[in-house]
Amino acid sequence: MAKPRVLVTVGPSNSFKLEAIDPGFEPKMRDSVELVCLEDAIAAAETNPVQVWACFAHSSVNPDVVRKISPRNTLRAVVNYGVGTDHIDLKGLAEMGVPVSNTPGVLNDATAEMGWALLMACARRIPQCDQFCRTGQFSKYNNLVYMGKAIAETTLGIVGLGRIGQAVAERAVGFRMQVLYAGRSRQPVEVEARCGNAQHVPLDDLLARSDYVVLCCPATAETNKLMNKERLHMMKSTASLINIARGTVVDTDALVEVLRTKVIDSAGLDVFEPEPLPTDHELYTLDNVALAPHRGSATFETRAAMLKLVCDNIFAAVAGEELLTRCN
Ligand code: 8YV
Repeated sequence: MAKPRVLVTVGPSNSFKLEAIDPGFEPKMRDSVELVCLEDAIAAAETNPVQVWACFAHSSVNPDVVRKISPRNTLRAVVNYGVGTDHIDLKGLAEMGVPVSNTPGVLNDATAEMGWALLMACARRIPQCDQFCRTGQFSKYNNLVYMGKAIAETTLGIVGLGRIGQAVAERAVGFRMQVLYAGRSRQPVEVEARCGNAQHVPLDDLLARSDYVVLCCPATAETNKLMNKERLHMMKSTASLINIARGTVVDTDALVEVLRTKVIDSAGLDVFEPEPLPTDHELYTLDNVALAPHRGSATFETRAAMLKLVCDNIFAAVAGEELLTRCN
């Protein structure tokens, strides 16, 4: 009997590069399903349609492409490797009767830890110190070089106290920070207590009072360019902006400008708009940024947990069962 077909796409172009995927994926799938690329899925759409679409990274998933791979509306599910679904038209797919799953929960710690790594890198100017040592300047020791700023006893502002935001906040307790958060709704008191007695405040208030602003909100129409020029100017001149959400939450041009003119102290960025960031981007020329190439969930442990969830969702869909982590 023919194996069920699973379409796999990686990246915005929906191209198929199995080597760019988690190395554990293909071996886990090999015996039970057939993996195909988008071109093959479209070519065989009438005769041998795919049953599941597994999308990695930022593949663009929308009803137009679904109609191309599943003209008779036989697609059972879209399974996303990641928690963020801004590249998927969740509503459009729900209207077509196509369930979508993502990987919530398992990546909270890793992503929060990346937020903290970038926060600390900004506070203690780790990329600049590293560069200083590597370029032979350590030997010309200067006691005042790359002075940092405190983390303990300062104010942390979290934009979006969801699962990842909460994991960021919990870690602030050891630094005896005051925790503020902004978001559509107030969290239950027990969540606030666990998050260092976090206080729900209006965003403008949070920006004016925080020493470190960490963006943890989902990318939606509402959060698109939330950190625009006006809001960036509300931040303290000594503050750092950390983005572990999505690049679209920040107006990149405005951010470059406030960093260049030192309207804010620094930025720690794991996500960008555009992404990947072009090699000649002005952000690379600034001496007050710490950059990571979208590595929030990239620990061996977390990626293994994400992969398991992806595979379990694919197997559930193929077996005609409910998805484990449906999100539309
Ligand atoms: C990526 C992420 O999906 O979960 C998310 O939303 O942004 C990441 O975990 C992951 O890097 C896979 O490309």
